Amino acid sequence: MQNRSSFLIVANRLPVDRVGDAGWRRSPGGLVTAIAPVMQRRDGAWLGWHGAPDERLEPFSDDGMSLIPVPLSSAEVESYYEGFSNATLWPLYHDVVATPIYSRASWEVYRAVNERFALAAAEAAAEGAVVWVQDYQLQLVPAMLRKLRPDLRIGFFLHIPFPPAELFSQLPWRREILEGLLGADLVGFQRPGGASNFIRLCRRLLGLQHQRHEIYLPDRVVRAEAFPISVDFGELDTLVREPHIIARAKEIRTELGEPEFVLLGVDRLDYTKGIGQRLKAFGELLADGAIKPGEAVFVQIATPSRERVEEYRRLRNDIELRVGRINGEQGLLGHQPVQYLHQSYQRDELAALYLAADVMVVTPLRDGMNLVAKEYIACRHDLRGALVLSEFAGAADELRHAFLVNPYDVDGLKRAMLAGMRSTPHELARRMRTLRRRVATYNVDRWAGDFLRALERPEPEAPDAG
Ligand code: ADQ
Repeated sequence: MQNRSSFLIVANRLPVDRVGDAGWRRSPGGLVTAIAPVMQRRDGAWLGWHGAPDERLEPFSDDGMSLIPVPLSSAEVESYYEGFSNATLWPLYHDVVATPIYSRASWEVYRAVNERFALAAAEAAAEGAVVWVQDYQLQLVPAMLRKLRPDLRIGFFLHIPFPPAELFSQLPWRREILEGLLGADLVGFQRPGGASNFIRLCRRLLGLQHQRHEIYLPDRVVRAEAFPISVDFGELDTLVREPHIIARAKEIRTELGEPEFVLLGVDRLDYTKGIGQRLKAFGELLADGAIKPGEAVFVQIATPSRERVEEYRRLRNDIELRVGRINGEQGLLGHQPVQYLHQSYQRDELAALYLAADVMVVTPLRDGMNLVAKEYIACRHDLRGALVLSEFAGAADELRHAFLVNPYDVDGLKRAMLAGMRSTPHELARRMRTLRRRVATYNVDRWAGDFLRALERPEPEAPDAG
């Protein structure tokens, strides 16, 4: 009964990775970057898998955070995480850019693992606690948890897009997912479009009434709204002003052979990120002669990701083949136009890369938000640098002054990259100033604060309830 938390984050992963035998290190990645500061401030607990299958761990503390590990077996990792989460929901929610696999066996495991998370959360939460459930791996948790603990205030945030009815309706378990989410008091999405897709589906598939952001259940009201996630603007802005980062940025350009232009891509190696599309466009610019030999280098950092899922292995081969082909055909002795690094990077090195890059190329085919785009902006206090951004990233709603592109349009992509390289410093500064104003204001604190304030607001009443 003791040590129950009045604020609880429930996520697939704990925000730490094991280093060596003894310790833990805060892990990289969108979700962790966003929530860790809020967690520390509110003195809450974080519940999630610790990353090693077939291992049970006691709750522990790290980096000022209370962590409650939830165990997963190897078979569960395969069916719940690699299977239903990453081979079914992930492609389905990202415009079906890869074909989703609908496996009844994986669904059963997804449900069982969600139940385990709900039980663990019910045990860890104090009376009347605020519980914030994260992302697509845990969409059944809100309803399961509410059943166990009706006293809790439950929020859910989806970090990836929520698809339109035409796509979502493919899912054999579509009702269960909607009902799972409706267990929350507040369901948050990255874009207003995600919230309205969800509300429309609740009407169409469950026959529920709604008005604006509110969905009316027989006994309560659920709100569905957009809360665009962001980055820690202040931290990055301070970091890139440090002499060692500035020096490293210069050094990077030297190591690349002092090209006139450095273009940069930073992504998890994922088929939704449009890495192949941007490389194709860059390769064509070289082949056309629009970029002169030796004039530009494209640095593509691709973090290894989900390497046991078949579709990701195929993607890696495709990308590496494409890189090899461009370098083979367009390279010079001692100069490779594409520098491809299949590695994870430390924060300082990433910041130096952002500072070194003239053109940041972010071209997802579909993306919930895309924090890389916002990180780049936060790092450019010098008002230099151009952001080429896919209109299919959630970030495009806010970052209208980027060079917006349709990543499927290779010619458009080429034009945008060229515009990024050829625009006057005055024009780039004009755009960057506006972009920075937005990211500085709507930073990650604002995101978490807005969500939690909305969650803790008294419940609205249904129109016919008085
Ligand atoms: P992701 O798909 O992981 O996140 P993104 O938003 O770009 O995508 O976040 C990636 C994070 O990982 C960034 O903070 C970036 O700096 C970091 N990163 C990328 N490559 C790295 C590397 N090589 N080394 C170290 N760090 C690296 C999901 C959704 C997004 C949504 C976020 C947050 O898919 O749409 O924006 O969650 O909600």
